Amino acid sequence: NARTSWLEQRLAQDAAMPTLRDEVLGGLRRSPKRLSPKFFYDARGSALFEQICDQPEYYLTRAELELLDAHADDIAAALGEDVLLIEYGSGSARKTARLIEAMQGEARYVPVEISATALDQSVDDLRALFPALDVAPICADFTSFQLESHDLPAHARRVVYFPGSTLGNFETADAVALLKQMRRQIGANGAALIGIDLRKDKATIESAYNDAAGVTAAFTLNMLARFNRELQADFELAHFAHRARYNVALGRIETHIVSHRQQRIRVADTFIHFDADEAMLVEYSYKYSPPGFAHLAAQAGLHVQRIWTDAQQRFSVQLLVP
Ligand code: AVJ
Repeated sequence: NARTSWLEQRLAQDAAMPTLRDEVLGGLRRSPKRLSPKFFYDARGSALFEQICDQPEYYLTRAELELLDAHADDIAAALGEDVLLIEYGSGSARKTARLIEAMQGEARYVPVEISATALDQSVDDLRALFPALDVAPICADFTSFQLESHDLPAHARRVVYFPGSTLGNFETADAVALLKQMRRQIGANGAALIGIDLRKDKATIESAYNDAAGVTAAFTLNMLARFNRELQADFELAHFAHRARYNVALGRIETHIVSHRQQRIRVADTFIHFDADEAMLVEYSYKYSPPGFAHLAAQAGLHVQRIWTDAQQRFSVQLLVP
């Protein structure tokens, strides 16, 4: 049955995946150093991200939930009937619950999530909320998982759901590649429903990534704690700092981990040198204007059919079709 083939595929893929060690050392050996934001999301990182969403400065999640409260019925109607909902980076799937509720719990749901803990928890939560929901979880990196057509019900309309402005974590070329992957997965009758943070004043955006309680800083530096645990590294978190600045010209938050001093860090079986004030890039969070996002989607052969926003027009959910 379909579930078995998904599971087999996931095991086969895990075997082919580069190890955490190889990927991290690859990034630490680049100049300037650079690591993927996907490394944030171990169990503690996923929990810290949930806490970020509750910070007063981090408007994104509240704006998106408010938008869903106001427009979920309209969005569900635009998706149509017999939907197979594939969610990229589903995390706690809090937004998905609202959407599935508006779909009367009728969808088939495929959450794709890199953190096994977050995935298991969200699947339990959704099954409790919607007993009739057909859930087929995939624990994988959504940038590299394969979705084989023969695994899927043939008649359902495939919709990739990608909320939270996570697409904003990708640079233009990578964002276009990911949108093209979605386009392949959804086929000619499918759609993509994408949450995108909108451009706005610098102060509002910058404070969202520099909350007063320091949760975002803890989230950023948790990446180093994770490497200490999983790669036998010896990062001392007190000797590094979180830095998030908004680049107005490029419309993106640039998050770095900055080394306070010159230091030599053990990572797995090697040593990595940091200069004083050296900054390692760990995340971009792009913000788009509606025309800017339409232009990006067009490069992947996708067309913006509908845009929903919250009342203050801070955040958008956009429906893309081939
Ligand atoms: C929801 C993953 C897109 O970039 O806003 C939050 C991650 N990083 N605070 C974002 C994040 C720092 C978040 N994403």
